[in-house]
Amino acid sequence: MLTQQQIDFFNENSYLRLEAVFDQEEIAELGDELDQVIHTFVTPGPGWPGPWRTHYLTPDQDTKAQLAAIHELQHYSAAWARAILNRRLVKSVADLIGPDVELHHVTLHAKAPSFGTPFPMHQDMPFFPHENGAFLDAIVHIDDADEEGGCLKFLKGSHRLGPLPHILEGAPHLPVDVYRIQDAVDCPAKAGDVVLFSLHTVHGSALNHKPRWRRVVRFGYRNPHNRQTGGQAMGRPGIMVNGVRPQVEGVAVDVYGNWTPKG
Ligand SMILES: O=C(O)CCC(=O)C(=O)O
Repeated sequence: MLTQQQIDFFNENSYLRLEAVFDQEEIAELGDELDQVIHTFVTPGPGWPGPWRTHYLTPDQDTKAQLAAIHELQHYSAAWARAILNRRLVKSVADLIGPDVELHHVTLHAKAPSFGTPFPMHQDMPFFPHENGAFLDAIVHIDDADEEGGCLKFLKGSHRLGPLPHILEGAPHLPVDVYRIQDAVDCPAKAGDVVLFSLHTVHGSALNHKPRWRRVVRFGYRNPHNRQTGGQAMGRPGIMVNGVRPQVEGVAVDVYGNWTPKG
């Protein structure tokens, strides 16, 4: 699915943008169902806490900054359940970390208009650490995002650094003076694009200044051989999106939950 040029770009830059993975009709449906879910289930909040905020936000912005977040959209919307299995997307992920690919999680990050909360530079590793780098985040863009609109930013080559120690006060993030957001490259994207990066890629994003929401949804995909060592959704099996689950030593496939008969 990916060209050698795309694979080389990912290996060099630690991220890769796939253009128009979802067409306009699909994005309209995904956006519409997403808005219904947000309206019914989500109350926007200030976003990630922590000392990083004073470096990224003025006091006024800090008071006003808002983010809407929710996990596992496939439990709320059929369009999103279908999106997880998008063939071009999962084949592209398989080209980088496969052949077999398992879904680990789904997370919405919707930055509010004008004061959409930024994200400090970090790796996703501390949230769901795994034994190795065979884990990709796929950021599905429902809205166009450029620098003014709070697009993703990446530190080139950073996935080769492996797991880095994070500041754990508030939400995990990297020291702001060492991993500076101004050293990261912007990754502007259009609605329908998907941006892939490794759980070791150092990334962040700035405030959304635009007078409209910036909605993106993260699909976390892993090679099922890559064992999780802690954090979010530890021990929870995900659906297979490419190939067949292998038997992995030390990994229980407890898809039925922990039900035991009474009495
Ligand atoms: O939504 C963003 O701008 C950043 C998201 C992010 O940092 C992440 O998904 O780990």
